[in-house]
Amino acid sequence: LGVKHPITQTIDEMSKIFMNMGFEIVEGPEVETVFMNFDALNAGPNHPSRDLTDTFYITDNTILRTQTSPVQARTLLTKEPPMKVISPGRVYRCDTPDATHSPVFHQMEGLVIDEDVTMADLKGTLDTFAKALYGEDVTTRFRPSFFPFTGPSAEVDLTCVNCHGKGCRVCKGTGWIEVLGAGMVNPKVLDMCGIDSKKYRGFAFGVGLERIVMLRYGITDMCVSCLSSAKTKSGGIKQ
Ligand code: 2U9
Repeated sequence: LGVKHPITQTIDEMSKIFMNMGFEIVEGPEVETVFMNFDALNAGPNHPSRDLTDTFYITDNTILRTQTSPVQARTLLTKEPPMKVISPGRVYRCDTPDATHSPVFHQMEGLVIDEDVTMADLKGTLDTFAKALYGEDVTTRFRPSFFPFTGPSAEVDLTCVNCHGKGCRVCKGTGWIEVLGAGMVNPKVLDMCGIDSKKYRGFAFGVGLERIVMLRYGITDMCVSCLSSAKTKSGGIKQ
């Protein structure tokens, strides 16, 4: 009998956690406009992520989405605040497949817009999420970072789920693993998406799902071509 793919199982479980915190799930197209994927998110005409070597272009104005942020940009353009949404889904970036990279991967992003949300709400939300997914002893650590769509921005680490912070091979002895990016939504993004940035503010976060899934299920290599050549070498079924 078949079972749900580990990515789908993880999306389901994470969605439940966020729905319990009052989030709604939003979805959108995987073939996106350059405007929704980059301009609306304050990634200007010279932003490196627009490069042909990083992004799959279909036409000059159409791409395969590189993140699920355009789903939230579309939500901002169509819904009135306040809002609390998450957008799980498939995203695409030009990348050579290896044990931990794939040109097709999955993300879940979150966006909260209201009149008085703060960085404290962001920290509380991600801490609650981490504890619900990995257990009460797991906590978050915020390090300053930069994204064009948020400011202040942070890279967010969780207590290593393998050694619970003691230091091991998975966390390279640090006791922490980097899994999320987050920040307060750049007012330029709100204005670009038709939200009054004088009245409203918001926080956003993004998490790469493959890393979470590999940690949850002890998967060390997700590269299908590596897997099939290993099988062939060991006399298994050639894919
Ligand atoms: C809107 C405004 C802001 C979404 C965000 C990140 C930080 C982030 C990475 C995590 C791992 C991508 O898969 S990854 O490489 N994401 O660091 N994403 S804030 O911010 C938004 C989204 C939509 C309208």
